This record gives sequence, C-alpha cells and structure tokens, in this order.
Amino acid sequence: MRPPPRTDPAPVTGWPAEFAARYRALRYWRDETFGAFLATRADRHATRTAVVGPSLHTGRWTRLTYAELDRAAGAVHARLRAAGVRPRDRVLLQLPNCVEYATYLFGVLRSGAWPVFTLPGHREAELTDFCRIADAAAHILGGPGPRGADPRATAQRVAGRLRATGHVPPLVVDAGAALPEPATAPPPAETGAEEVAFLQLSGGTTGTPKLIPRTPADYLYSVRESARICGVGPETVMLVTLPAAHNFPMSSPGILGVLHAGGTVVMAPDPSPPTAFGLIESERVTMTSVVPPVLQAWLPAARRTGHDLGSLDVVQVGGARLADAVAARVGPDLGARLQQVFGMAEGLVNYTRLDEPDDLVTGTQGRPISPDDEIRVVDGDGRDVPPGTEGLLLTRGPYTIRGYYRAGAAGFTPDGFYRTGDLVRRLPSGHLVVTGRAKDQINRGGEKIAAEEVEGHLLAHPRLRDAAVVAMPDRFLGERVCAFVIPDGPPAPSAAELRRHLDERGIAGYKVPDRFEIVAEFPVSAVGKTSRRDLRRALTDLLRANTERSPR
Ligand code: OOB
Repeated sequence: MRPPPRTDPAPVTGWPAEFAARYRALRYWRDETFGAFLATRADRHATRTAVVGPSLHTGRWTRLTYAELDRAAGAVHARLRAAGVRPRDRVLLQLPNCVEYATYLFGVLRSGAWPVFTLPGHREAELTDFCRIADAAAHILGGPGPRGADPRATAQRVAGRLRATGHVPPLVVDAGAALPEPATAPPPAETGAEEVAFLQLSGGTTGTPKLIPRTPADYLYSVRESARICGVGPETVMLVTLPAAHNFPMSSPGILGVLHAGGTVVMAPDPSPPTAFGLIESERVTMTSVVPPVLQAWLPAARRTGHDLGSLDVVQVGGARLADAVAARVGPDLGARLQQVFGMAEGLVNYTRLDEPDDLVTGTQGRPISPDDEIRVVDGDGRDVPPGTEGLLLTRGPYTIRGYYRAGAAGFTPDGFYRTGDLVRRLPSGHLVVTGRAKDQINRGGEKIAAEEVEGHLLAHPRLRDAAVVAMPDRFLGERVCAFVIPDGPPAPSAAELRRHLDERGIAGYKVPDRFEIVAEFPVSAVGKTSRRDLRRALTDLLRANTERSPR
C-alpha cells in the first residue's frame, strides 16, 4: 500500500459559475461520467465489437465486444484498487496502441483515478516531470518502448530520479500481465461529471510541461458533437494510427466518439502504408485520422497498393498544417472524403464539414464545433483585427479549459480566453485558415516540442554557454528541430556528443534536434532577448544556400 497522497490536487481554474450554468442549461454539459459512459454502451451494444487490435497480454490479434471491454475495465479497476490506487489519484497511462489501451483507459476512469496521457515515446525526463507535477500514484506501462527500449527499465530510472528529490515513485503496473477474475470488479467510483477526470498533455512552450485538466461534462460534449459532425454511427470502423494518447485520436471524434456511437475501434500498431492498408482491407475500416506526414506517405502508396481500400469513406487530417495541394489529392488518390481538423488538447476543435464545398475542405482548417465557441483574432496588443486579416487566435467556450493543472491561469487572458499562439485568418463563413504560429514551439509532424524545454537540457551540458532551439522547414515533416549553440570556448562539442548528452538526459527521441549549428553569438531583439525569429531566418538562408550549392 502506498502512503496517502502528500498533497491534494491543487485547485483547478474552472469555468465561472455563470458560464457553467449556461453550458448546463444548453445541455452541453450533462451528468454522464466515464464510468457510466462505458456501462451504458455495454448494455446497449453488448455483443457488438468495440475494440480490435494486438494484445500485450497474449501477443495475438484480439477482438473485444462492448460487454467484454466493460468486464475487462472492471477487472483493471479491481487490480488498481487492490494495489491501493484511489479516486482522484493520478495515474500515468503509457501504452502503445493495443486492446489494453482501451481496457486500462476505462479501468482507470472507472476507478475515479485520473489518467495522465503520456506518449509511448516519452522517456525518463518527461515521465519524471509528470510524476512530480501530478504526484503520480501509478504508472501503467507495457510493450516495447521507443526504439525497443524496455519501459520497465525506464520506470526504474524514473524511480531513482524521484527518490533523489524526495518524491515517492509511482507503483508500476504492467498492462501485459493477466487480470484478476472479473467477478471481483468493484462498482464505478462516484465522481461528478464536472470534476476533473483526467489530465491531457499540452504541446507546451515553456521549460516545464503543462497538464490539462478535463472533465466528463466538457469533454463528452465535444465527443458527442464530434461524432455527430463526423457522421460516426454503429457502422463506423475507425482505424487509430496516431498514438491513442493524443487528443485527436482520443476524442475528435476518435476512440471515445466511436464507442459513444456503438462503432468499432481498430488499433494500428504503426501508421505505415502496409500495416494501415492491410487493416483497412481486413477490418473494412470506414474512417481514420492522420497527421499530414502520414497522409503524404499514404497518397503515393495508395496508387500502387494491392489492398482494397474501398471501405474507407473519411480521412481526417490534423495536428499540423496540411498543404492545400496535398489536401486536393485525398479524393483522387485514396477514394475517400477529406476532413481537416484543427484542434488542441486545451479544448477548441475545428472541423471542415463533410458536406462543405471542396474549396473550404481543401483550403481551410475548418470551423468550431460549438456555436458557443468564442473566437477572437487579435493583434499583438490584444485588439481585434479586421475580418479576414491574420492575427492571433484566442478562444473560450464550453470545452476549452480556463487554466492548466497546478499552474493558475498563465496562458489565458484575464477574461478567460486561451491564447493558442496560432496565427489564423477567419473567413466570413467562420472557417479558420492557419497561417502560422507565434509561440516558441516546434510542430514536428504533429508532435509538439517546446523550444525552452530542449534548450534547458542542452544548457546542462558543461561546455555550452547558450542554446536556442527553432523550427526548421521540412518538406516531409513540415518542421524539424534545429538547435543553435554557443560553445564555452574551443573545441566545440560535436553534434554526436550533444545528441549523446540529450540521450543521457532521457528526453523523448522526437525532441532531439535534427540539426545543430555552432555559432559564436545569437542575434538579439530590440529588448535584448535572443531573437529566435532572426535565427529562423538565418537558418532558412543557410538551407537555401545549401540546396543551391548542391542541386539534385
Ligand atoms: C492537436 O492538439 P495538440 O494539443 O497536440 O496541438 C495543438 C496545436 C495547435 O495550437 C496548432 O498549433 C497545431 O497544434 N495544429 C494545427 C492543426 N491542428 C493542430 N496547425 C495547423 N493545422 C491544423 N489542422 O494537434 C489536435 C487536437 C485535437 C484534434 C486535432 C489536433
């Protein structure tokens, strides 16, 4: 048994009472909790297939009906309870795409503990941060980790780091182990629909990660509406190719939207064309969600594949900007309808609608889910720009948070608008076109990387005086990571040595810079700060000069 939690969850900045009352009156917010969510579906669709995918436990391809998923979630709940996990404890959920993703997700939710949606690629640096911030009671893991790493060994290193700072390490729960008899399942914990139920990860812009508190009331509103907008029903078969922890495959409409409607979720172990196309054919997949680089790999492969992709009706693309020209190829090459999705784990999700004309579907990133999503497009001083002009996107609404977990309301305006850091243009139809970004974040094929976080790790190198991390344009991933570093005198550490240093720090592989530039100084802005914008410009010039020198 663990000792009782040392700290209660710190207050979460919720919606002001008058907003909450309005969202309730409009029936956006309802009483449904996640424990009830699955039980109701299991009653309604008992014998239908809920989840299909590889099993960590048996190593075999596995199908679970709604009744079986509900029973397995009950068994997970029993297991967690026996291990001392209590309602409102925080539990890291770190699994590859597999059937256990669903059973453990619903098992944790049923127990009333809060899943923290970590990615399979996260390593000891990220996991230790999450454990410290959330005071995690348990860490659910399984399967091989990134590049074949053993997640149990990673968890041991996390435990060592936590002990060194006086924190109690989380209990490790192996999702590959056999579950106890389902007969012992305790009833779902009694938690409220407007209480926090889980923590999503923010893409982040600062040195410390931010956790996003979401409630059943706000999240399930976005799930129900997403399912409706995307035409999800009992016949939907959704292929999950992105890591399930991401907000996009989780809820837009994702796993939850499909289970809400009685459809089937197919867990793809990887998004490569052979794996994905094989599953589309064998499972008669009707819908999937991908990031632009995955789509770009699929399009040419679809033209020469021997697999029958005829069941595929809707391909959702989001997480990063989709080029208009690539968007236009979805219909011809995949024989499916495109839906663009511009969302964020903090809340707001925009969709192009399935019945909208081609120019809106290929040329915009959609419009908000809710009539009560408030959108402002402002200049640097916070003043609304004229319609159609580029500006910073601010938003608030019935499923957009008002503050991060244990972080107050930093990142929000005094009247509760979330500062997305995205640059957009708004069309008269309400559609948004994403034109750029004004936040220190790199979007590497949909994976978000906070510049400051990587800089912090680089600066821990004894022979670096300064580091600045910026986005580098990339034909395939959209952006990659470039680190400019100033050595502390000669000889400068090599790129290989800096990579080794970051590997020893234990950061996720996708955050390790793709390129290092050793420089003597950084350009500075008018206020004397390192100008990342000038660095990006210098990098663009450098890359252009390189391609001109070595034409292919
Ligand atoms: C999704 O969520 P996050 O939290 O990983 O990242 C949010 C950020 C946005 O602020 C924006 O910068 C970028 O990702 N983004 C896009 C985009 N979709 C997301 N930028 C341009 N075009 C798009 N279509 O990425 C997310 C959450 C729910 C649904 C879909 C994506």
